[in-house]
Amino acid sequence: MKQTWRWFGPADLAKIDDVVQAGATGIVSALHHVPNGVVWSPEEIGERQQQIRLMTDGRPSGIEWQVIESLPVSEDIKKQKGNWREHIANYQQSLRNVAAAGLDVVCYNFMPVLDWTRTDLRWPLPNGASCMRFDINDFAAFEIHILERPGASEAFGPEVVEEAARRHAAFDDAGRKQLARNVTMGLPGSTESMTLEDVRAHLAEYAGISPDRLRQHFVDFLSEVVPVAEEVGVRLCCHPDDPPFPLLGLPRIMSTAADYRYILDAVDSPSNGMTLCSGSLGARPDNDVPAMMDEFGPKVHFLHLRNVKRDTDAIAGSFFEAEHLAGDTDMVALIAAIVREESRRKAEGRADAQIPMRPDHGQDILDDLERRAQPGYPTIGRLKGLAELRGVITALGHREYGLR
Ligand code: DNO
Repeated sequence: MKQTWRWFGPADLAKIDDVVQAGATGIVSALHHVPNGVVWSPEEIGERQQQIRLMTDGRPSGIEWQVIESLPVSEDIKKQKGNWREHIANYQQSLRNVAAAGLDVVCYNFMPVLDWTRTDLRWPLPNGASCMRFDINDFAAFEIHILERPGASEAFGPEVVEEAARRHAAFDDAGRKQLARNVTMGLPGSTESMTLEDVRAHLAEYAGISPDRLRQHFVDFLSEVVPVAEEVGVRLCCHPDDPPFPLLGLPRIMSTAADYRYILDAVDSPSNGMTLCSGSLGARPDNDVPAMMDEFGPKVHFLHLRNVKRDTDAIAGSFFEAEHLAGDTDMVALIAAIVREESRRKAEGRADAQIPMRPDHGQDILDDLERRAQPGYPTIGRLKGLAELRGVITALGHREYGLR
């Protein structure tokens, strides 16, 4: 596995020097300042590559930009409205430009409106650390009582609806505002969250777009961009929905093995692949993540390794982001499946035998608690996650004691 690290650019609280000391050998980044739908220019791509190549004192870092996360798919493309055709042409051009700069793995997602969604961004753990949490009761309190989405109560069971009412009544004004802010935090690359009016306007745009229709829009998009990706040697890899169930009445179509099977078969190409995110997929008890690695292995182009601990076995249930080896996904079994896939690729002579992975998210520990980085992206918490994962990878990949 290639051990990579997500870096948000010069504004990131972690420096490239920190990444080098963490032992990561590649960077995952994006041009977060370029609006969705606009072409990534060769100049902008080159500038980010240069920033990654240098340490603070100007010495070479020895590491390169390896994975793009994300090249975002615009809302217009997802809805097939407005400038969607132009946005697809721009996406194709961006793929050509990143390929010309030597970048060949491009992660994206196809979630309408919201990207990852949590109700608590700094949930206190008994040991004093904090982590992100999704609480279904708080989410229902937001959707039913704060956002006041018509029909929202029908999306939850009666116990959740009752508990949501109790919680909403117990929040003070500041608590309600904080919850709304957490839920609408949206994209990890920006610190902007949407206003409630923005969310309502976005939801209205999706009225009439069923899951099947969204799936068709997704296939239409892939039919246009995958041939270009193939031609220029880029491996696209779709990130799963997070959490992997519908929210706010919006369709979500990349949550399960069946969803991936459909999309990977619909446009069958090595350039149409998967980002296997064990944290997102693992929030559903019916997703067997190591089995998904076995099934989709040849098309897994990028790995997000992290763990969640679920409160219950309900689908659409609460969970928190656990330590990397401690949640409900058997991380050792998952890494074993990855190591097996890498050996197969090596035997086949594939140039991409080593799959890039990153220790996705981390708990806030030690100095992270004061530093308050981008939620989910503390330096020390991620370093701890990477170190734990590296231990398992080293052991399972050991030539005498490991799997090969
Ligand atoms: C969360 C991330 C996701 C991911 C996008 C990919 O921290 O894993 O936001 O970057 O969904 O498009």
